[in-house]
Amino acid sequence: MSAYHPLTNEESIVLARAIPGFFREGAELDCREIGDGNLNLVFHIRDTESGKSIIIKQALPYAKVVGESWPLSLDRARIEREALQIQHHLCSNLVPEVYSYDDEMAVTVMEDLSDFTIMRHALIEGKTFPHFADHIGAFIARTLFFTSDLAMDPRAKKEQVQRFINPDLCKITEDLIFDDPYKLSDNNNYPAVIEDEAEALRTDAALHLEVALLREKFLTRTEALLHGDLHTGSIFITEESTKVIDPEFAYYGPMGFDIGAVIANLLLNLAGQIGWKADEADRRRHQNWLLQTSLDVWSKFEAEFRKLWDEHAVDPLAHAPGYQDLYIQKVLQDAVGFAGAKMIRRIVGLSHVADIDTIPDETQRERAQRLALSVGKALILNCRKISSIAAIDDIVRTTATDRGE
Ligand code: SR1
Ligand code: MG
Repeated sequence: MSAYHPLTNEESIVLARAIPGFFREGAELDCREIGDGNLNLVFHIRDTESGKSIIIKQALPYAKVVGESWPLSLDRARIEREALQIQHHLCSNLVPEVYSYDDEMAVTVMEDLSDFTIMRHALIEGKTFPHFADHIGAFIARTLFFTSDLAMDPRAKKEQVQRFINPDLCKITEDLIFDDPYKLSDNNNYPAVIEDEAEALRTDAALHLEVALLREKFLTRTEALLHGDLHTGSIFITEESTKVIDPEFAYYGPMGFDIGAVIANLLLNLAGQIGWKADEADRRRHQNWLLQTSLDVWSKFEAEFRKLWDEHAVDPLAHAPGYQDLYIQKVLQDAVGFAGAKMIRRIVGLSHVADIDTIPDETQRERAQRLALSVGKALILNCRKISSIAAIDDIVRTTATDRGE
């Protein structure tokens, strides 16, 4: 019989004390459950005297956001922990360290990031981060390149693909991003005032074709080990430093999915600024930073990925003339399409973003929702024609201008 059960605060303290050499003998430990995400318990344990602390994350056997009617495999805790370990190995300054784990209890004990802020909250407050694009571009390039067939022996890569088969979490993405927004679904969640937009999503044949193509890529392409849920709530940040957390949606999929996630969440915040920045000049300045950062994320990713390819590719035909350019072009088009799909799901689907949902004024919130949907649709409808990242700048500006924003 499995020993699994949800941890209490007291049990978390016992677990924390068992980590060799971390807390002082006899230290007084304080424990709080701080999980505010959709799926897990998160315990923060702190030595009240020295302030030294750790995080214990435990998966629940169901989606916390919905309840026990939505069961989820506990194996996702192992998948998340192994992904964290691989990503930490590849980007030690950008990913928290795993101290210990217990797969039967679905528990991972890891570095605490209390000095950091969740990026989504900071962006809502209008903060900017000068090193973010460099950091996340490097994270994405290194984690995707080194887990792909470009850099791995094909047999070792296939064994790794097997370890990251993640059907429950992939199903969440398949349903919530690539299905529900385009049909009537009990999972969907949006205010009546944008019913016209939701109806348009359900009846737009050209959009359905593009989403079907994106969905097919998500279902079938085992290009690299993705983070799988790289939104700004999965990123901890300070002025100087960036840390990527929460890869429980990790699986082998299309590279553009992770890049698209970052861009989508920057652009959702950009749309949300309608409701956050009262002063127009100030708002435009911040929106320009968000848009430029979206482009920079791609540019940093591309530069680093090309460098890694030139220096480390083991694929026998990696240096065939033109291959690298075509590969990058495919990833760019995928990233733009996935960004659009991720924007749309956060407006009409089950799970939203605070950047838009917590806008206090209803009229401004509706404007932000409509802008996000229009940008999302334009990104999807144009993604297969795009040959340069500058196209995103053009799509966002044109869409906003057409909407009078
Ligand atoms: C039922 S889980 C809803 C969403 O939360 C996660 O962060 C993923 O984005 C997922 O789609
Ligand atoms: Mg998460």
